[in-house]
Amino acid sequence: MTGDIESEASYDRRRLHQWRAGLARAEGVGRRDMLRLLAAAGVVSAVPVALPAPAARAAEHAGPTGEGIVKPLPPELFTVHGTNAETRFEALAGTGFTTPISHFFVRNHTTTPRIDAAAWELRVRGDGLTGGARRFGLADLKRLPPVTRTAFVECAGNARNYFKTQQDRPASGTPWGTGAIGTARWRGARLSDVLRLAGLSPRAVDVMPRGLDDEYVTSDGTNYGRVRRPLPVSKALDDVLLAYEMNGVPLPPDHGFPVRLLVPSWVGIASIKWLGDIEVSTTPLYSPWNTDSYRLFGDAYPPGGSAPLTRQTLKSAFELPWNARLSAHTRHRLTGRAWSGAGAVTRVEVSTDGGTSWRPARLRDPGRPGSWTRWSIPWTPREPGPAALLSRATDSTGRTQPETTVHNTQGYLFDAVLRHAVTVEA
Ligand SMILES: Nc1nc2c(c(=O)[nH]1)N[C@H]1C(S)=C(S)[C@@H](COP(=O)(O)O)O[C@H]1N2
Ligand SMILES: [Mo]
Repeated sequence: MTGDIESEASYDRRRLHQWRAGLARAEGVGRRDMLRLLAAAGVVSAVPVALPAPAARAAEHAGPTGEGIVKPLPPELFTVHGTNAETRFEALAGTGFTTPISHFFVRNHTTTPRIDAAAWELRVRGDGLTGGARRFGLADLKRLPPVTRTAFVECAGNARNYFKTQQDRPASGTPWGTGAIGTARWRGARLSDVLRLAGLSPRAVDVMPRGLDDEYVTSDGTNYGRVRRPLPVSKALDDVLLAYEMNGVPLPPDHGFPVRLLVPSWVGIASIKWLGDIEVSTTPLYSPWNTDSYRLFGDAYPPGGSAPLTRQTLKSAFELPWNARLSAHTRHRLTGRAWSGAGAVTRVEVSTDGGTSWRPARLRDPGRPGSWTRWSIPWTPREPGPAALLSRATDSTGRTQPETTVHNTQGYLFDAVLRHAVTVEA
């Protein structure tokens, strides 16, 4: 893991040098962000050390209605946070391996656009193509060899609220519990096929997919433009899909109709919905989504933040409501799910005594990278009263969920063991 982070940091530094030499463009990246980036690279010594933390996002504190989401959001399935809807983790208990569309979380910066598939086109453009810009209709994408892949999409801020409730140090952003994740069977064309057809230059380094939803304006009035985040060509050519189906049906409006990117194992923001165009560039690209957000900022991190986030972290959760009531002297079957962006889940342990002793849970699915594993364990509580249930996952890199997560101001990548409060009733 450490090796990864280091190589990403040096990659980032190399890009900054390219930017300073006029080789990279930073459309939509403010001066403050560039100063922060330059400070991170150690190239500007006169920059004030204490740059203000990025402002909280307007949409994350918007009205309580789930406004702009098309599908129904029944309260037994979702908790609404502004323009976003979180899946109640306990509502996954009755579902199978894949998350039904009716239950799948929605994270919208603005509102779900309604797009006419017949008129839709994906434009691929930029100096990283050997010829000119190319356009692909939906039928063109469907003529390419289809690939089906079961994978989760998880918001980088999933479980953010536990920085506050469990570590007493809140973070800015949507106060997600553990339900900003869903797993679906995605079907689509390979991004690599489309890039090659478009004439990918060997000199291309980055691609920037961009959504067709409205421009994103923060609470302080800054217009960030359309949602977009660069991907290195290495990832773009690896396992990224241009998905047009989700669980066997055309993508629903809220999840990116007609085409979204699926970037397996990476932070959800990489999987751009309502894809409209992709810029392919021979110089590194920046957007506010890889400079201002989706890096780790805070005491433990350099002033310019960490390298841009890539893979998700390791988590596990019980499919139980918070403060669930369970009767004593009854054998309960506790169920949950565990997942990692770094590899397959190989072990889940459960403690019903606050972390003193641990028992292995039974894994119900073969661990597969990029998707989750269901698990279960029986429990017969004896003592009536409050109790804490803990689950602790280990992945194929050998990493186990820690007791606490190092704080970052925007609350990304929470991975600590959760203390799930329940009440045992006599
Ligand atoms: N165009 C566009 N793409 C987007 C977003 C968005 O607001 N606009 N949100 C991103 C974020 S932050 C996440 S976590 C995922 C959520 O995907 P879902 O809404 O299908 O669950 O979509 C990503 N892609
Ligand atoms: Mo997200």
